[in-house]
Amino acid sequence: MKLSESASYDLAVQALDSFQIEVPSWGFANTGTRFGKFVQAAAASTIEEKFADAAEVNRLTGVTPTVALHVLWDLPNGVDDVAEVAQLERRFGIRAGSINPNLFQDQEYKFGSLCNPDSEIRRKAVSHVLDSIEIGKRLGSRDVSLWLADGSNYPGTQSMRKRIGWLEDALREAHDHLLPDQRLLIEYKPFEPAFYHTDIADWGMSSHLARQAGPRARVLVDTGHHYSAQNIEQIVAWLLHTGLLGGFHFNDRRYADDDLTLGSIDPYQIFRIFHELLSADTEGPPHEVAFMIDQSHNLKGKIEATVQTVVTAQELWLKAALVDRRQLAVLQQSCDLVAAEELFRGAFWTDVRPLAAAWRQHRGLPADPLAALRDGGYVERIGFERGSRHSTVTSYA
Ligand code: RM4
Ligand code: MN
Ligand code: MN
Repeated sequence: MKLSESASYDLAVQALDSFQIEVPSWGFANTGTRFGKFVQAAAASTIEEKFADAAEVNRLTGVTPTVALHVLWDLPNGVDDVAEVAQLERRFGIRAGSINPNLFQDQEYKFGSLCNPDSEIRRKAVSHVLDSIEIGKRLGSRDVSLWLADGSNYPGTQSMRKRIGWLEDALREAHDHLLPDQRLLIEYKPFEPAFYHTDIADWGMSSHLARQAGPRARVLVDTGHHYSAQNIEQIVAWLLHTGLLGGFHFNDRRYADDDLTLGSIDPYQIFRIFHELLSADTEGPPHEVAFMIDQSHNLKGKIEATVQTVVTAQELWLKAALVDRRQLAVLQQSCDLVAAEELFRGAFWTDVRPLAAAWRQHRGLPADPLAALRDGGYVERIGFERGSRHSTVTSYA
């Protein structure tokens, strides 16, 4: 399809021009479940390899200029590793994206990090967050994304209320160290690894903590971190309304935090979330919402899964952009239920792949990034180069 032939041309160009998504460094590394890990020859085991893989995804899709970093896995020496990361940024044309403190792997964090009853352990955790903020400053990266594994496994074994207070203190202190253009994103998750209570279990708790921490703290929604049947787009609507939505970790789920590829189980859900975001943008000032992928590719090829995810996200974004929101508002106002629903679903059912392909070609990108990845031989080459080396396995999931 030629772009000019399409009535949706302007809309599609505008929508795809405005869409970018961050890839996670850990999506390129070997991960698995607690029952086993199946290593892949092409998996990245160094920060350099992660940047190289992120650059390949960006070369094919053109919309992933940043890579999220996990401090413990990617900058094990903290700020001392910043120079190497900055050099990799220049070499690969990929910027460091969100900085993720790791508060869940040290032995001391057995009973919590920022919420640990031991004040010395809390101090250690806070100082890791402050280091992460410093890393973000030096790399010029805007967001520090905080996820805690803190919680408890058995009723009565911890004071949930005391832990709220410790958390508020820690987040206020962290917020005090932010530069004016830095943000603190607070992620929530109802369970795992703690199975009785989690210290930041839902968006209400994250919202409260963000407000307490200060004006540059926001809520981070990970689509996999919700109970079954929870209406995530309604949460998004509330967070947009209250000005507290900071970003997303996109993935898909069937049962819990499965970290499956975006749209693989329920693409309609992502479409509904995108519709809320696009409605808010057309009704008011643009919201600074960071789109990030948070997935664990245990069985699929890592780069292939990442490219597939980015392409799927673009397609769902484009579908949501095609919703005629002015007409929808009229139908909502008159409570014309079936017409409203058909208009909404009609956009979802539209095959936008030709439009997306035309947009890519227009920008000198491969029309079909997945096919281009297969034809390009990158995965075979790195599999050959990296496969002979002992592969490390990232311990999460
Ligand atoms: C958690 C959470 C965090 C991610 C870790 C690896 O479940 O989603 O965002 O950094 O996994
Ligand atoms: Mn996440
Ligand atoms: Mn998760």
